[in-house]
Amino acid sequence: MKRFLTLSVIFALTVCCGRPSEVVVGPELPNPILPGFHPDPSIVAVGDDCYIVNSSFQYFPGVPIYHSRDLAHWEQVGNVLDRPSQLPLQEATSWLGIYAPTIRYDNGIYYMITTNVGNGGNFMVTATNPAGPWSEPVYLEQQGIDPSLYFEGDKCYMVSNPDGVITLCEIDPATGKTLSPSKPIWTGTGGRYPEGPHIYRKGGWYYLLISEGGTELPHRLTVARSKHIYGPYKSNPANPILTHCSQAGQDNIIQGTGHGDMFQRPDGSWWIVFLAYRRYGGDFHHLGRETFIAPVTWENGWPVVNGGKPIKENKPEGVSKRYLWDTIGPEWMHLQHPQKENYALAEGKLILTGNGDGFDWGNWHPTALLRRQEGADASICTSVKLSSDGEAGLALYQIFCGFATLSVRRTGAKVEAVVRFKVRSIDKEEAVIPLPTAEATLEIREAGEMYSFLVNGQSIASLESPLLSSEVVGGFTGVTWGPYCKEGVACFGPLEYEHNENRIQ
Ligand code: 6LW
Repeated sequence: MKRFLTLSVIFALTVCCGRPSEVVVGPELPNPILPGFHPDPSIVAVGDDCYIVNSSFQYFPGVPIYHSRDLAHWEQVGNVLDRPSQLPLQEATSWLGIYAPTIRYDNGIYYMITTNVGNGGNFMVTATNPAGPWSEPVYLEQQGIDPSLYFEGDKCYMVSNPDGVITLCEIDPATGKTLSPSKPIWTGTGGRYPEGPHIYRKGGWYYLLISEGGTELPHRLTVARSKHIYGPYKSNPANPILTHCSQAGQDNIIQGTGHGDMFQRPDGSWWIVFLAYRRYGGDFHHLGRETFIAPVTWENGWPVVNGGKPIKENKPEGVSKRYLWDTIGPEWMHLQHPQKENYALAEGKLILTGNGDGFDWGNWHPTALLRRQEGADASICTSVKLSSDGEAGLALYQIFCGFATLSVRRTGAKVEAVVRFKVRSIDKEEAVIPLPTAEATLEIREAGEMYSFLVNGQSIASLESPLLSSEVVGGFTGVTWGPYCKEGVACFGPLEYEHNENRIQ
């Protein structure tokens, strides 16, 4: 049954300068707004148009960008990093590659700044249209993860966290050159991993918003302010301004709240997008860190997130899509750079050619098209036909040591359906079922925290979804899935993807 709780809350807004309270009423919004693997959100609001970017780690293309005018409906308008020249990914895994991006707008230009961990460090790209094309990367001198930009007049400041200290410098946004010495400005309130800094200006103050505690359960948002951009920054006495690592938040399905970015709408209202994950089957999450939203009010000159209350889940509407393979949309990704010659579309079929790479560590370029699993009640289904000896089917991927495949394997006259699980040191073929021909309908379905693997409508194996969680197998990403071909040539028919969490009571 469709459950659509309301996030609408009436907030008394006590403005720091003592003006009378103003009432802000939030619209009814789903939460998460971007379900599934959408970590480290950053947002820019230009008039009514809002754009969110997320980190993408080892995936190509990288840094998905979403557009909305109402904060409820988000459409992916592209990927910021869609050319290999922008995104070297050598040996990148679910722990490496593109970390938290920031998106900003100044004087007709959109900026996206991020860190490519393991392949070049901090860089930024620019565009006049957020849907692209984006420029080639401009590499930056100040290191530390989670770089952000703050524009004021003709000055551009960069803030990041070298050596775990929030550090500021002025840069030339055209060349990336540092124009002033890097100055440490805050270490947070004592939580581990001070990171994710953003600077905002309001009412004569510079506000420095950061995350502390690490991206797991103790994650939190804290804020400090100063009259001068280089400090001294004074910590908000009411910190943290958001955490679910508290008595009020401890039983919430939503955990790990942190890494946020505030923004203001044309109506004057303030908001924040941030990451959190939903736990399933105990203290596990396998869908990745997702993007949530909450209203921000100001009390005594400090931002207050969601009226100081925990964030409530408001299950997004379900999605049902049929891919006819006339085109490949921006939601489809590869692990590292695709070998383009191994992908073809013909007459409504997807034709994949294997190169021997599967999903284990060191298999850098598997022929695979993967999209995010965006709900815990979801399925993906397609037909596959192998026209030669080989292996092809559907992959369910979290990390090189946490994945499953459901495939058709053909060796001469012998044809089998095979389910393989890889969960840390456990690596086994769970089911091997003879097939009459090298053609089958394959489906992976999740319901009730259990994945089922179906061949021609029959379930042949199952796997508890917490086994593919970040807590068990690691990584900064979330589950993705889709067609792959390890060896031989495989022809895939239309693919159906569905998620509908509102079926879960
Ligand atoms: C990101 C950091 C974080 O750079 O996790 O949760 C890191 N926050 O800010 C990787 O996503």
